[in-house]
Amino acid sequence: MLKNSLMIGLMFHALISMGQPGYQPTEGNLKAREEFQDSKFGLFIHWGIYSVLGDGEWVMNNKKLTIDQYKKIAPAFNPLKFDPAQWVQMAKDAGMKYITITAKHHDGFAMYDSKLTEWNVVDATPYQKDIIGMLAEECQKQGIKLFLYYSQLDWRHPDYYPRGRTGHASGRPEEGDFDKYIDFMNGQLKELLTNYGPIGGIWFDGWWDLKEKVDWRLSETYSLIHQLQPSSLVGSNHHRKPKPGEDFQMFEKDLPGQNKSGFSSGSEIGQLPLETCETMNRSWGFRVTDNDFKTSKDLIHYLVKAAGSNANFLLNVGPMSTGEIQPEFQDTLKIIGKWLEANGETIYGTRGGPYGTRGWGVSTQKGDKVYLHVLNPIEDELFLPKMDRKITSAKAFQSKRKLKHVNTDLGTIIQLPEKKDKIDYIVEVTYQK
Ligand code: FHN
Repeated sequence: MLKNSLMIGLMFHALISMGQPGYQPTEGNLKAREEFQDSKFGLFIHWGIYSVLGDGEWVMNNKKLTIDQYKKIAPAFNPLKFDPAQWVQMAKDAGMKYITITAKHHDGFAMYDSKLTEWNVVDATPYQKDIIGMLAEECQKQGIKLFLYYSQLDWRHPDYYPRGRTGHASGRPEEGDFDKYIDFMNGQLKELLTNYGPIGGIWFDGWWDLKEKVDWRLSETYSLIHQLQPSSLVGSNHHRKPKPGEDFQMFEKDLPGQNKSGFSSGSEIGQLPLETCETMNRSWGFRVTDNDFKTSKDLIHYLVKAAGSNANFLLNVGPMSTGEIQPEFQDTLKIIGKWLEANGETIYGTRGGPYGTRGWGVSTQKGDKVYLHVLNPIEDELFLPKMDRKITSAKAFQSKRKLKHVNTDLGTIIQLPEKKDKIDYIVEVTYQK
């Protein structure tokens, strides 16, 4: 008897943790995946009423605020300086090809005109404008794809029950009907995928709060998205290997296969397009005390290493409650954009190179060219292990200067100049056809 109930329990867990079994992406979805992989670099935007407090996007949970306490900040959210045209231009100038913005984070606040709750930017703030709608219109006008982050975890909705690891102080009764919450969530996703034009994808987060303790009805949610917009890419930051119905896999503060952040222990690299996301300081949402800014060199290296690992880089900003993006972020994004203007050919449209991650750096490849990115110029020569095709030429990408190379039985040695680019000395290599 016990054995049978154990089997049934295991099968239930297996079933509820699966996504959309039997999912077959459309031609359009497969094309969107290719375009996503080619685009390489995107802007992540964590923005909500929490920016009023300037203490990050987890402030409601971290300060143990009840729903009644937290809603007192909504009337102070009036981002009159929000200029979607300036934000999109800033992203494009930085060399970014898509934008992913929080439509709803864990606080449940909808940054769009949701008809399913008053807890949204139009009904609950003096700003009264549909921020997602304004950004979507601008993205369509300027030809840049818009992805929407949606938190499955919800610290406000009464039917997000059982509670997970977070959101215990919000003051909700210890009861609720989780299916009603999923109906609400699917209703909001329907609004987002119906009312705002073409959506590049949905970036789910928060599954980790309840994991397999509940039936997320993922198959229903993923099918809904793919029915409404078949080319919209589904991704979920569950830190597990991809589930059926997902179209890309994201890593947080880690390159694929790493686990420096501690988030990625279960993130086995799947076969889907990959993306890694990172902050410019240490915070996703605006935090006024966080001056721990990564340098432009750090972030360019992260972008190159991501490309070397066959992944996109989604770089985050947390705008202020005024609607402005702090100058430190804007200045760094300009420097990255300049670097990509000169070197983007070795990043955009590439896939991970054949040499993996080496002491000197990483490689990317596009067509019959391989780009060696020397990020750590420790020596004046590079050794490349022997591949199935012979190297026929090597030249400095920036100066186009030919570099001496010697093919041996074990591999190829490429002579590097003493003076090398301080950020990324790129060697362009071609092979025997
Ligand atoms: O809890 C969220 C966090 O606020 C932020 O959105 C990051 C972005 O990847 N995801 C979760 C933490 O893993």
